[in-house]
Amino acid sequence: MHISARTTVAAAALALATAGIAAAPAFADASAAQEVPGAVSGTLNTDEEARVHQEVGDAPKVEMYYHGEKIDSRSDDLGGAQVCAEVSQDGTMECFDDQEEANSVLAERAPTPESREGAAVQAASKAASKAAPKAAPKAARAAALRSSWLDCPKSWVCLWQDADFKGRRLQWPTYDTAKTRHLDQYSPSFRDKASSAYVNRPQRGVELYDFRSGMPDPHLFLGAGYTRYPNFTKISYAYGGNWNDKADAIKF
Ligand SMILES: [Ca+2]
Repeated sequence: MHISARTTVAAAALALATAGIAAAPAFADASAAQEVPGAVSGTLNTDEEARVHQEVGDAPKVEMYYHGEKIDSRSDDLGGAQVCAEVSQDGTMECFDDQEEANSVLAERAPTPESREGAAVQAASKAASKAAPKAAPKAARAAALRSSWLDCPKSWVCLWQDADFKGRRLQWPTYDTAKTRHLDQYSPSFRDKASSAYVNRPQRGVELYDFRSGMPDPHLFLGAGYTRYPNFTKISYAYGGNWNDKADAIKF
């Protein structure tokens, strides 16, 4: 693991990650999730930048399937799908109409046992609420009101197109080691679209990158520990402004 001694951002990120781990025991459930209005934002040093560029530089386009067919790369709405999830270590994504469809498929086909379990738990809780007709009206109201960050299953990392965990989203499972994907690998691209995020796991934070030419690349560290980031417009960006619709790559 490479840790730069030179940047205070790396040190701060590490501190945040450690705090996240300490604050969230391994068995914490979604109710323990904490909202983090800001996050650790800074720029990469030369070494870090070279490493990230190498990781995503030659990466091939990622296939995205929706109901068995590849999504048209020109689509600006994921072909109508609401959720796309990585189902293979090669980056392949499958896309779904809604939460229910996503969880029922991912419970079987997600690429790690933890990510299958996360989807299965959500699918089961949905089925349980359906099977309790007495509670149904109340449950339906609660479902309509509840924050959609709860849609991101445990052991997954989710990025939404809109603030407050709304709109179409991409989600990634947790592997043994971190992986980096260029958001432009997706077809249609998810570059410059992310507006909110949820890191639904106890350990290992997530890093977003914005690739700039002629200046150090800004990066944004999202700590682990079931943390959620509802609005990237509230997170300041290295060269002024904010992180909304800026992310070009994700390390998860
Ligand atoms: Ca960008």
